[in-house]
Amino acid sequence: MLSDNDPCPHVLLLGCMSSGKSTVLNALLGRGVFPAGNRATTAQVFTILHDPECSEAACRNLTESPEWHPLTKDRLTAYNGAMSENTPAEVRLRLPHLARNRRVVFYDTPGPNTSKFGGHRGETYFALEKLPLTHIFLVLDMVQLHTRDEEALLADMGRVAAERGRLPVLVLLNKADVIDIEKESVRDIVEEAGSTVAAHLPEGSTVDVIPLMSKGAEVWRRMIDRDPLTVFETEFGQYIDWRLCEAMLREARMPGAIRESIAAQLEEWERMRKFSSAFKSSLEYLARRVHPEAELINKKMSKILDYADCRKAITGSGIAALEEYVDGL
Ligand SMILES: Nc1nc2c(ncn2[C@@H]2O[C@H](COP(=O)(O)OP(=O)(O)O)[C@@H](O)[C@H]2O)c(=O)[nH]1
Ligand SMILES: [Mg+2]
Repeated sequence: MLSDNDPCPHVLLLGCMSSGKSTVLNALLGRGVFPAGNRATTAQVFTILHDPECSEAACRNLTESPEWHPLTKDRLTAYNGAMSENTPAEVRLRLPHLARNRRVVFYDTPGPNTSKFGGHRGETYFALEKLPLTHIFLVLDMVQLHTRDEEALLADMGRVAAERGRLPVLVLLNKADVIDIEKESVRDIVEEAGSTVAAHLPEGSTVDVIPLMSKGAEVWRRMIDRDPLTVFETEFGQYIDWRLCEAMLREARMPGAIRESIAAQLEEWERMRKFSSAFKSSLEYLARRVHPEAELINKKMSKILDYADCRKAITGSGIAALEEYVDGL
């Protein structure tokens, strides 16, 4: 599909099982095609090629046949666990929100995990040691920081980074939506995650940190596309704490230009939200003039009015910062 010498970025998505690696891919794509869940859902390494020229997302499993098929969740689920002789299944797609016109390769891994899925450990180390990596995106689960699995993963990442030479690491502090801004300090959490990871890497390694709500980003993007959502996803998409988003943006460790760009986008979507809600009130007022009990029931109109909320939420989730970060690699 692509030679190991392709000079584009080759990014390993590394993280314990269920930290949200596949959800990050879904959020970047704006679709729910990568199997995600609280179990061992990704059971092997997948190579995901972002190709700006790609017009139709496709996948194939070279262990079975060289033929490409349309990308669906069912097909990816069927490939899962079929990896043999270290040949990852392949996905070719265009991530629509990356701005830069060049390819990027991502590797999705199962994440090493406890005895039950012993094989996964081997696959993650195959990925760490053998793939032609230029960057590591380490996805950490806010709910499960400092577990033994995570400790083991960090140690192995550090060992491989020391052997392979410098591999810049970006920590994605995922599931940031669980942070209670009243009780916890985003600054302390980011600081702690950054220094824990840095402690495992060779001196002078770069460690950036972006707090992220990847499930939220996936759901809000799919809401805009009117993709059918589960009850859980619809619920999930109803809430966001803007103060948390502001703190995430303030405390992220990433280039200053990205921070400024995201802050400007948030302001713009906020203006749009104010405009939409004023517009919605006038429509409701007009409807009541027609009939005292009337309400705004035109679903299409309501969806358009919700667009600004979704766009602000997507920007606030951290995914837009991640995309600018990828463009900057
Ligand atoms: N609350 C919350 N849950 C998330 C988020 N991202 C992923 N999850 C959930 O975490 C679980 C594991 O996600 P998955 O992407 O399969 O993790 P992976 O094993 O690292 O690929 C799924 O149930 C996701 O819905 C997030 O940003 N917030
Ligand atoms: Mg996965």
